[in-house]
Amino acid sequence: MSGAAEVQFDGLVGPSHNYAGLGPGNLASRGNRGLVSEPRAAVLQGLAKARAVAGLGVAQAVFPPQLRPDLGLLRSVGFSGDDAAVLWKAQQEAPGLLAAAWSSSAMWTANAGTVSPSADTADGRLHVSAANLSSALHRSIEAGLTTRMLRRVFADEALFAVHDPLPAALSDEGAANHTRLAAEHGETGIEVFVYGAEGPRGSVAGGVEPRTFNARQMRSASEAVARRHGLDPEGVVMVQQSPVAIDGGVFHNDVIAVGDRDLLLVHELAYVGQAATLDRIRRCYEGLGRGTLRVVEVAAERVSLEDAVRSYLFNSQLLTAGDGRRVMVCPEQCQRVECVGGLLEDWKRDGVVDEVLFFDLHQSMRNGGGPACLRLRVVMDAAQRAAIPAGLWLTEERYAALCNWAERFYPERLSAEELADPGLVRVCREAKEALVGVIGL
Ligand code: SUG
Repeated sequence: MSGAAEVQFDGLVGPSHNYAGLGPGNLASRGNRGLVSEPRAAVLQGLAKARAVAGLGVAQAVFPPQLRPDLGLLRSVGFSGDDAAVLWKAQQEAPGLLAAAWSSSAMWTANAGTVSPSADTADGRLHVSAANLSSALHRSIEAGLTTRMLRRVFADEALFAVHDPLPAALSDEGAANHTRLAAEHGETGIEVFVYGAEGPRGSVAGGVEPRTFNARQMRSASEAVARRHGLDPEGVVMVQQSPVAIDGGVFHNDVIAVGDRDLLLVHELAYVGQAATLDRIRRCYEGLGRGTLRVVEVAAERVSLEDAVRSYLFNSQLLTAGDGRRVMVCPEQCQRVECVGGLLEDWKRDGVVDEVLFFDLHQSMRNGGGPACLRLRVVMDAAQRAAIPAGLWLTEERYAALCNWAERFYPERLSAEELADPGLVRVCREAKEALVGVIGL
């Protein structure tokens, strides 16, 4: 791939960002349910992080938020009348459905879809499969719009193939359960797919299943994605997530492992049959004939599963900066959990990473969304980068325009009671219309 670069597509937090406790198996989302949110601070925190990443010389773009509320959802479940009546009745009778209709969850673009770059696919096009997110209602309503948006962004069919979401029974949560490893971004790589359950019946190989929470990613879905993308089976590894980890709050693989190029950082309790699993990944990588994979396994004695989830260490972005340095973009919670702060110091000293940066993302973090959740990684060559809508690139000017836009439209605070306010519907529509002027989509 000539001039390949990994582009970060960050999701803009929507103006109705709120804390409804809707994320299954997501301890932060559950624990912060009912808190008053700060949508304006939320979008600005995400933008500040994305701007800093762009400042490292990394290609950085944004995806627009989805328009909420999804009044179609509320009407489909029997609420009728004008918009105000629909909202009011939903609040009285089904506040959970109302919250789902307002969710800003499309901001976590690591769940928008799974991406295989041209270097890995049989037809040489970049393939994207939109995720169905069928394990939770508020997330499942993203899939239709996300697919349309992906088709707008990756429109040139000579360069890109965008696949529909899989049937809902094959639960698929996208790139959060997928890691690509390659000597250089533009070279052929291996793709590691991590699942928690075999398929729709919930049977898990080896008879191990999470007890407290449902697994969100199915092996049958991951296999379908690999097949559709035309991946070489020799370069695909299917890995089962540890049920203990899922029950401990690891609802996506990106809460317990992160990789970039020839480096994989992973917690000791991430996978079923961990030693053999890591061996399979190593061997598969070696099959590329481009050297060995560096696997850094974090012992539970050093960082407990609980501290890994609390700090969101593995939800950091592992990036290759414009000058080739390896940078880790962490949530500031990593500094506050002592064992994690110490580990990051060691990693810097030992050359695992060259730089560690910390960001205040507490608005998104309270919903279980760290730096890595907020972005979709897409390795693109120069022609592909030139083919996407230019308004999506986060330049300094566009960053400033987006901050102005947020200051103008986003509520400072939002509580559950306000979700029945027709005024908020208007604000969201106005914000969406004004955004077209900033990003052109
Ligand atoms: O699906 N939280 C999201 C967080 C997604 C994080 N993404 C990755 N790990 N890649 C989820 O659980 C909470 C919404 C609420 O509670 O209002 C939520 O959906």
